[in-house]
Amino acid sequence: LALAAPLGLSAQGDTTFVAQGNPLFKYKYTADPGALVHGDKVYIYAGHDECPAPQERYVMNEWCVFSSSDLKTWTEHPVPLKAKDFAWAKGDAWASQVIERNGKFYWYVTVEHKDIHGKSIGVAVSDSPTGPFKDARGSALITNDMTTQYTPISWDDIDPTVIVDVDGQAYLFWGNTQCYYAKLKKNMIELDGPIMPVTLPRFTEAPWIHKRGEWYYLSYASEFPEKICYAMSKNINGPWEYKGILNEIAGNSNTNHQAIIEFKGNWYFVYHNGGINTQGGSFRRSVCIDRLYYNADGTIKRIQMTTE
Ligand code: FUB
Repeated sequence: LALAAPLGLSAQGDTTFVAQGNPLFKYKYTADPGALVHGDKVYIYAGHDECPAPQERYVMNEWCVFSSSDLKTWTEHPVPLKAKDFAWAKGDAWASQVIERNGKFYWYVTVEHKDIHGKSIGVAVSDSPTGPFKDARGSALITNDMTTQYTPISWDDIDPTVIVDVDGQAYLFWGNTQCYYAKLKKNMIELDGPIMPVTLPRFTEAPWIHKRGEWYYLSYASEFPEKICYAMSKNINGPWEYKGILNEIAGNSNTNHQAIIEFKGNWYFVYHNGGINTQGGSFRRSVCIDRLYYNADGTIKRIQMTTE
């Protein structure tokens, strides 16, 4: 990569730098951000796009983790998880999300299964948001054969997103072409009921579930090239009311993939574009962050993508 590395390598293998606008991380390609607020820090978990230019395909073997307490100075921590850390997976470190419960950090990931055709969802666990993480089950949580009744495609079981509701019930949402959801047990590593379809217009992939006040928000990548749209409901079981486009196609990338977080009283939209130098694009993506604002009725204003 012809990307300038940041300064500040510490003894722990952490790399600290000050972000110069968007994209946030200019020395490596990062995609599919999942963001977590824990303590006074934001953690961004991202896939590592490693496809050499001019090839156009996904080469993604590992995930990265970055942390910041002010969204300006960032620390990249040593690689906390690789696709092959799941002994049953053969590769493809696709989209993921980390969530904390009772002091443990659960990382839901997309990978390609070794033995069951298609993509699968696995879950890793750690005592720290920066890892080390290890496979929490020794087997996939979701495999392609569990959803063939809804859609026969082999790449529909991707892009997990998780919420723990105020009553303690956890839910997993995921999907490509068809969105799905299921309850999780308190242990966070087993399903607690059937897989159910979610009806959303023009759903492509990348669901992200979040809650604000009495509203649940289900945002997702729509059509292709992808825009981020969203739907709202007062019931996590739906029905979901479509509310329109949240983020337009993000520069020079066919995919878009968002995380939405509240941090120190402000809301943020974390996503990726293909914006780094002449080699950035759909397979060499870069994580960005912009502010997210709500209207008085709970709907969300369209994201203004910035470079500064
Ligand atoms: O990065 C691989 C795949 O591309 C992700 O799982 C999708 O959300 C899309 O961004």
